[in-house]
Amino acid sequence: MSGSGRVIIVSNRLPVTVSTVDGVLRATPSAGGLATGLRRHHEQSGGLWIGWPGYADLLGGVPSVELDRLLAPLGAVPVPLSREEISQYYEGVSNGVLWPLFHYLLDQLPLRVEHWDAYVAANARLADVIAEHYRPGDVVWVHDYQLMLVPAMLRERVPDARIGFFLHIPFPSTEIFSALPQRAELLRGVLGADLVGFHTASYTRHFVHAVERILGTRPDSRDEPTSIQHALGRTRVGVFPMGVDAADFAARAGSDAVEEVLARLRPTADEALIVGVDRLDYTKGIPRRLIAFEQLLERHPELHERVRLVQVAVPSRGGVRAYQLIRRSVEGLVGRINGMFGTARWSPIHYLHRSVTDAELLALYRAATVMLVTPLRDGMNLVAKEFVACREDEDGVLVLSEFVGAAAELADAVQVNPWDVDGSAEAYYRALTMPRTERRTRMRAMRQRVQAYDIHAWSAEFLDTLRA
Ligand code: ADQ
Repeated sequence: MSGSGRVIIVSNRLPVTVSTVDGVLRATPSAGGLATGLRRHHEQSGGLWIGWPGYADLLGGVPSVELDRLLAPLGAVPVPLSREEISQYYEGVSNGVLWPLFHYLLDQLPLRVEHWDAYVAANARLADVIAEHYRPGDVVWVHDYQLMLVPAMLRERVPDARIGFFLHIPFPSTEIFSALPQRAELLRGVLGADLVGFHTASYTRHFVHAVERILGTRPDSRDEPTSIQHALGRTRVGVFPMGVDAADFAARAGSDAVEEVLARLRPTADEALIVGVDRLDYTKGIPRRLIAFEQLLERHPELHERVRLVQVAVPSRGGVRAYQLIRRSVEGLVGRINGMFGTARWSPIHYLHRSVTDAELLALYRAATVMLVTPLRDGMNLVAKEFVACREDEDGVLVLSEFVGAAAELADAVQVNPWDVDGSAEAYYRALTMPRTERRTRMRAMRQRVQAYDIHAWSAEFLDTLRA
């Protein structure tokens, strides 16, 4: 990492989850794009990471000194939140309102935004803890939709702080964003930052437009990146597409443990393996993907007993009702399709509703004939990039939704409109039957991109711009 001073990373969750097992306090790595992406970087930078360590009542009344002692060597500062606070601020407002709205899924919105005060209070709590640990010269990098008020709150507490904010999910068009009653408050919160980053140019445009329309503040587009002058100062807004640790993925994908799993998974020469790996979330487009796969089987009987879809659906946000419904819908479809097409020795879909081990995940990436990444909307989607990073054999076809951030970078994927089930089924067929030379050309081009713009380039570029 370049420059002096520490980097203070702030996110809803710490990169570790703390729990007690048989009375012993333990910290285990958390799953998710952000934690996976920044953990290594944080370990090497010697900075601080501030966030929620997991449910307080699962910690069995552990005194905070003990928690601090466990986490201090990891550079992690815990901000404990009660189950009620998490249910209101995180599950209620962040995941119940902001998540569907920012992913254009207005039908998932509740009638009212309840517990907005809990969202404000949790953001204020985080801002207090950051202010407590802040030292002159530090830069503070706040992450994601759960903490959009933190930049302005921190600006009030530490006027000179250098503050960056990065949004990991899409920023929707103004027409959609304007549906939120608290739209102005949220924008003012983000504008407390010196630098605001998004994955793509279109999210950036949407944000700048929303500021103009809702707050009446005109951006100065002569600047590069675009800047906005407002009551709290000046905010620059830029595009920073997040990457993965491509070299590390490639190295780990070649380990003995992965080879061992791969030997069991790899399809034979006349078989094909289709793979999907997602958090079980309604934005990921799993039901439509399954229906398109069903359509593929209907149209191409020659594929029966020769193609298999392994769908990993990592359990997520099980406390939110919409997630219980999506689970039921996916399980219903898997049952229907397997029941309709399966034979005594073949099930077309292998559905895993659980987390898989690292070795299993990497072996699936390597074994896939076709990788399906077909969300209805997704900020970036790291799974697509991880798949590409693992394919040192320059084989495998990526089928990629047009509505994910990664589509702006991976033009050589087979791009699909996930809403179009017929078109998707055709695209799957094209991917399955693509000649080896074309597969290689496309994979090579995608690998160049994923290797050049990796996670290190992403964080270095954001932090250098923030410090400049
Ligand atoms: P997510 O919605 O979580 O991230 P994604 O970008 O696909 O989506 O990241 C998922 C991560 O989980 C990947 O790094 C993957 O390797 C990991 N993972 C998958 N299966 C796992 C398993 N069984 N165990 C452990 N880890 C597993 C949000 C946004 C995205 C954005 C990222 C980063 O919704 O759009 O790309 O943040 O900005």
